[in-house]
Amino acid sequence: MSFEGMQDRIRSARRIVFVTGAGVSQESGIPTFRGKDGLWRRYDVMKLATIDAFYEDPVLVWEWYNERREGILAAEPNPGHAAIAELERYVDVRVLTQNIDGLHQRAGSSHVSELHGSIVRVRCVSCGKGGERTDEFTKAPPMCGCGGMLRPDVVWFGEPLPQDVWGEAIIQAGRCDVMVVAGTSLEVSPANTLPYHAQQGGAAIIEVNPVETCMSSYMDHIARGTCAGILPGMVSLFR
Ligand code: BJW
Ligand code: ZN
Repeated sequence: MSFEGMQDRIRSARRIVFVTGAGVSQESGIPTFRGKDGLWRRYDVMKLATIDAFYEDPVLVWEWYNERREGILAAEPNPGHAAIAELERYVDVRVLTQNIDGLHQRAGSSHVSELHGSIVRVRCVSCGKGGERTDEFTKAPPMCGCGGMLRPDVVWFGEPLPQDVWGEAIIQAGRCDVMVVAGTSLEVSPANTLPYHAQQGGAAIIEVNPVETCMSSYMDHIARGTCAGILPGMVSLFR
């Protein structure tokens, strides 16, 4: 699809869905997972982002999340997050994010589905009870009233996504006019199936990423650049 064709599709859209990943927060100073500066270059994913890793060494995993949470709470939304939030003035916007950092909400987006959970919440490994906990910087995981350990309320490898959130994400993907896939490598399932749901519903799919991804050839249009560089231009199409 040409640049002009893509602009027309955006201007005439009634519903836009953003599928976002770590790249949208990269310009807020939060590291991505893959790529040359990614977290998985420095850390072993199987020792940090699985339930087996947590049972094996709860303190190590808890401390890793404490460290990341500190960075995330000190970070600010960037112009990419702000543009997505501002688009709500003109069109129905839904954000399906793989990020656990809460920056879309802090930028003002009102419909954010957190596919992989949130770093400010915890939940009990035994009874499942949980809630928000931003003040918790203890060295070891705190205990729940039931005696179980509290874990970060995020989705680790091998775990299912929260079923209500995932169900809603599929519905939103299937009914949008435009899907913008921004700042994600699309390496991780099932989030990387959302563009298929959008395509089946007849949506145009646009990728915003400085580099090629495994699904670039599938896109209707590609904007090669960063989220903070590209997304504000999308808002100006409505002004
Ligand atoms: C910019 C930019 C800028 C940079 N602007 N762009 C084999 C064995 C075991 C499992 C599997 C297997 N094969 C497949 C699986 C399934 C697995 C999976 O997909 N694995 C693949 C890696 C192979 N998936 C799962 O396990 C999922 N669950 C599941 O499938 O359940 C099934 C089930 C059903 C029923 C019962 C039981 C199970 C769960 C996946 C959970 C992922 N969790 C993590 C950690 C979350 C918590 C935390 O943050 O610590 O989620 S992993 C990590 O990857 C994180 C991210 O959300 C996710 C996606 O990464 P993302 O966001 O795309 O980041 P990057 O770094 O990959 O890409 C960044 C992009 O931005 C790059 O393209 C850059 O170019 C770009 N960029 N700067 C714009 N400024
Ligand atoms: Zn409990």
